[in-house]
Amino acid sequence: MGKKISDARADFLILDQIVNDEPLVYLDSAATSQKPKQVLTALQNYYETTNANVHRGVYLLAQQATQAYEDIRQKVATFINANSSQEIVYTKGTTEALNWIAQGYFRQFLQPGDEIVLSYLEHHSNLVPWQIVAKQTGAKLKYIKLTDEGFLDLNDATKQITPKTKVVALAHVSNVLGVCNPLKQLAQLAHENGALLVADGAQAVGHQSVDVQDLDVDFYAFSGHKMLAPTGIGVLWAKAELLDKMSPLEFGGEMIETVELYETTFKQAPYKFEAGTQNIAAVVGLGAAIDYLNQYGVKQIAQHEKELMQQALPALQAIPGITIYGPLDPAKRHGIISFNLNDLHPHDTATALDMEGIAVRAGHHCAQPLMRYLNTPATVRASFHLYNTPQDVSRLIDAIWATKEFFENGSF
Ligand code: 7TS
Repeated sequence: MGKKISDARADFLILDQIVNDEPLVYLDSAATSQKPKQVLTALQNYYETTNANVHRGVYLLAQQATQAYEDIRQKVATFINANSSQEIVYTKGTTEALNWIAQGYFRQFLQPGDEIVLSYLEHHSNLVPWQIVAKQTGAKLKYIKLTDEGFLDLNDATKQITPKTKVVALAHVSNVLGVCNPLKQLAQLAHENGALLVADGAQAVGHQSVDVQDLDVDFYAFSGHKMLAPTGIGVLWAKAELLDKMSPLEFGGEMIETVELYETTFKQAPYKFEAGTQNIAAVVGLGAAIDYLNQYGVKQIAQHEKELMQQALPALQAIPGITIYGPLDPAKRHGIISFNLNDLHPHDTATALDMEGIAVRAGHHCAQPLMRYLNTPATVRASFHLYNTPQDVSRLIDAIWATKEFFENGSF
């Protein structure tokens, strides 16, 4: 704790570059975050000093690699306030974690007539796995509506979640609207109806404090690469008793206890889920990313993103012909803003912004049902992390005005 947010940017060397003759402004952290040099150094040090496979060698390097791998499991557990490191399963990312939850846990328990409750704002990763398991088991999918501001409609939630519901699966923070769902309240509602709550934390972890015990959700999934860590590492957290009942979906080395010719017994969780050689270096990077985030504290990061929203939202609203999706009140908005300009196709807007050095995403953001719900094929999205500055916001706003000028009058 204790470092000032304004110190952060200097650690992200990738941001020091010129794109299309302009200094880069990176506003696509919801797709993937940039990595500080501390994370990159940790990867290099690992490969230069410690690289060995984990959980097998008796020699010193192998013991050190195993120690690092398991210490970081504890670091992750502390970061999200899990009850024990044994509740932390390493995965490739959120997508893999959500697929494992649907197939490894719920597929064995769902029956025809059971209901799976999702919402209209889900990322495809928290939607398609449930469609598949619904088809496999005969369970039915239901969707919670949104309010005009883009929040989950809690009245509708009480109608959709019933004693027939077995699982409620929801994003913690929407990757399009930047709203944060009241998971604690929804978990309580799910539990009152005998259902479990699965949370997709891809856009929350690293941006705000996440306490899985306080939220009292049952499963929580997130990706390292969106929280300053390398790609290829993510986390599936679940309450210990649920992991015990969950089946692994990959089988092979290291997840076994004993193997006979015709039968095999598996290790306890989390090891039964980690078949084969894991992405050990990325785990080391994840540990370094958590250390880095902790230097600032997620509360300070959340506050910083709020301040950027306080600057950006009024300035965006002042642009004629702009449509902003999600709440306009900065206090209700996490660091993600989706918008469209007049009749401009979002890809044209994003290309024009790129000419000004500004990297935003345009498209459906892997949330096609939400796009239909919002009655738009796509949006432009600017998303923020601790390394973004008030100057980045000003550059975005200026570039949007210039884009309007260009498309309306034909010149910058
Ligand atoms: N859930 C949410 C809410 C997400 O935003 C994403 C990725 C995922 C799940 C999947 O994460 P992954 O690490 O397994 O790919 N979201 C985005 C995005 O908004 N733009 O690119 C990826």
